[in-house]
Amino acid sequence: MPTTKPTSRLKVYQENPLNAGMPLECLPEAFVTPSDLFFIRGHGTIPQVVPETYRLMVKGMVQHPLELSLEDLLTRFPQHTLTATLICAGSRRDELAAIHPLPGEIPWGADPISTARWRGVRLSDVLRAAGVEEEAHYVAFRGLDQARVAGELVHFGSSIRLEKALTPEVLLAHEMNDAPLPREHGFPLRVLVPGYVGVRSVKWLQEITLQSQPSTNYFQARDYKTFPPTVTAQTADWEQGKTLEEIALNAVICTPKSGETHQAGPVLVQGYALTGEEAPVERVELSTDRGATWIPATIREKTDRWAWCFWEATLDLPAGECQIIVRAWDATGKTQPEDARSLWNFKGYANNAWYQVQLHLV
Ligand SMILES: Nc1nc2c(c(=O)[nH]1)N[C@H]1C(S)=C(S)[C@@H](COP(=O)(O)O)O[C@H]1N2
Ligand SMILES: [Mo]
Repeated sequence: MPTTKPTSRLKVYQENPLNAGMPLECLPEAFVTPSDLFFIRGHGTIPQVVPETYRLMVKGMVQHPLELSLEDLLTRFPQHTLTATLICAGSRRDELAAIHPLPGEIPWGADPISTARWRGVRLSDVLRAAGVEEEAHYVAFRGLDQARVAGELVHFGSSIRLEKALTPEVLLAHEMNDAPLPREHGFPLRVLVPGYVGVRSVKWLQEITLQSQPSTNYFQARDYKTFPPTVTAQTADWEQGKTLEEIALNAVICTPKSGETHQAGPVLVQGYALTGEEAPVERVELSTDRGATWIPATIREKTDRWAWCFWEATLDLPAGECQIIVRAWDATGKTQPEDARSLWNFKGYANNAWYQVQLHLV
């Protein structure tokens, strides 16, 4: 088994590397996801790290390269806690794959998403200790894990712009939900980049490199970019792809599940909405007439800048077939695209079109 973690409650998409989603129907029960329900997204091995000998290297365009033990991170820097949601860029890929096949990609539903309380040190504090040189514009991260890419083993890696790296929300996290990071989630240390798609939150962090250009690691340069619908794997020029950063405004219905049969009359509809962009989610609304009219949902829990919000509405549904659509608006008046066809891309990323479920009412 690739993991020691009981994954019985997760939906396992792949055993090796381990990829599993959180059960959507459990979601409205807990704003902060219990660690054993937190989705798992891995590209390679799950490293086993001995905490006593673990060292984090900080190098590249810095005045003082650092080699930090866990003890150093715990004692030399202030500790911070924040609640943040992680979402994989491949979330809702199944809907894109239904439009046009996405061979070789994990067909995630809306389930590679979870929220935790993270504790760690600010990346900006560590970078300040290292003394960032003026030519540095990107912060590259390297994980201890190795993934097989075109027959070769490569370390997982990624990078973010220095500007984001210096914001107070970006942490080097050693705790998740008041306990050391579980092995699957990056023990003993991971990057946490709130507001960005999950891929930038590098687990099993081994090395931080300050550099003038984005990381050339496969997972930064040849993956996790979006292209227009006309581009294919064969025609893609990866230099032209759009690097995924902020999480796009999105809303999903978690209960009831699509395909279920319910009694006609009042039906409680619950779900999540989130955005990693500048302005927070302001409004969530539902439609049962294909978008002609909209009913406002109540935003139930919206406590943290970097976490999802929970919403709910009770709809009075007549007997027969019913389609319920959800969409969110942010505080700048921006909303989600209607049709996933306009978003289709050959890697199947960043689907934030209107989400819908079909119910049968008797
Ligand atoms: N080292 C390493 N970090 C990684 C990954 C990985 O495969 N290796 N996967 C990334 C992706 S694509 C996502 S969505 C998140 C998932 O984090 P989780 O497994 O803790 O939910 O971790 C990111 N960090
Ligand atoms: Mo991801």
